[in-house]
Amino acid sequence: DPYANEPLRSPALIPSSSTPFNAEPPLSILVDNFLTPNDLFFVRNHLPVPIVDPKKYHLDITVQGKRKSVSFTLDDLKKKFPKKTVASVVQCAGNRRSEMVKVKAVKGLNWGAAALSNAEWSGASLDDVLKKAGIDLESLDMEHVQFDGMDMDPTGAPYGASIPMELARRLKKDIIIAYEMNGEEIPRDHGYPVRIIIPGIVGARQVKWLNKITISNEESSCHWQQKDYKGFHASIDWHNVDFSTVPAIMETPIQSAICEPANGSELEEGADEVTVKGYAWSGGGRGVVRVDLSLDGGKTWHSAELKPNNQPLYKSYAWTLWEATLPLPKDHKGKVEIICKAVDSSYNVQPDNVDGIWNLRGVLSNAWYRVQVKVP
Ligand code: MTE
Ligand code: MO
Repeated sequence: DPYANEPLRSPALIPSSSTPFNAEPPLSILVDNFLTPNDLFFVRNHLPVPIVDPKKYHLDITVQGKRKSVSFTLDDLKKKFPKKTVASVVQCAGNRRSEMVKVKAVKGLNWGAAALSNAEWSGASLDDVLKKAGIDLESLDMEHVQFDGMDMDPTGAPYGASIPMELARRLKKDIIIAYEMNGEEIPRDHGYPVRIIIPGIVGARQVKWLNKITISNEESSCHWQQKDYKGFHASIDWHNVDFSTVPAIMETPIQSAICEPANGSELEEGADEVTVKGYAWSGGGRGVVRVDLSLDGGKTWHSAELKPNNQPLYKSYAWTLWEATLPLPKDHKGKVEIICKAVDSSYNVQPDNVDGIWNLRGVLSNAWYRVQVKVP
């Protein structure tokens, strides 16, 4: 049984599949902490969790066409490079997929709105490590940076991903070869002992159990780079999809959700106001400039109060938590729908509903978030 050695997990996590293990925390806990506690951080595994001996661990760095590779041990990564820390969201491309399913079936795990979390990641910067390996991203005339994990499918092929060289150059020192998550060793589920953190980029590229970096003219040939985690319009379905026609998802669009009150919950009897809390986040380092809330289907809007995430607006990799207390409409007839939508620093907005963004893999589901509550 390849799943005989899985790590212990918090019973608070809500699994969407058990082998491989995939789970999200209860939505409401996301707004309790700016940094999601490690044991509650959502988990997205495609394969069994590998067992890695930290003493034998090494990260191999290769340039396509060159015979020699350079290796670093875990100790090297910890001692030979300055320790860099970045607070950054990891969001699965399938976050909120369950809302797309309501329009038409899609293939994928039935994620709610908590297939993302925010943590502080520490390690050596990719740039520093590559430089020590004799590689200068600025001058190297290659197209992609590939990352391979140590988790393997039954044929022995590892999970892998790549990012275009342009992104690697732009993000430079912000890409972290991480060995700590929120100040602790990275837990097994999240990539012990080392994972790559590429801030502002979709979760699928943030390879866990990282043991190989290849600078190449090719993208990663991995299934999840080539045949998955891409977006199409609603008239493309499994009979006519050609995955080679669009690029792999990297930066993701503006996203937000209401974490409190819960959908279907009941407010206090006779309540005349409601306190709403949630998260907002955008890919590409775009900060959140506004979160708008409506209690009348989008006719009128209120502004939520944004909690500072202490990151520059144009280099904002962590999420923005927000809160608002709103007067309930007088004519509510016992129930109210709360809507939220966010705006990022490029003034991108969320679409009002999921119909126009439906896609066969159910990725990038970021329509206005809606919660129904009863007012007894
Ligand atoms: N890395 C490896 N080696 N194997 C994986 O299955 N899953 C990816 C990414 N890195 C994956 C991986 C996907 S799709 C996501 S969304 C994130 O890890 C999830 O990270 P987390 O489990 O730490 O939340
Ligand atoms: Mo993912």
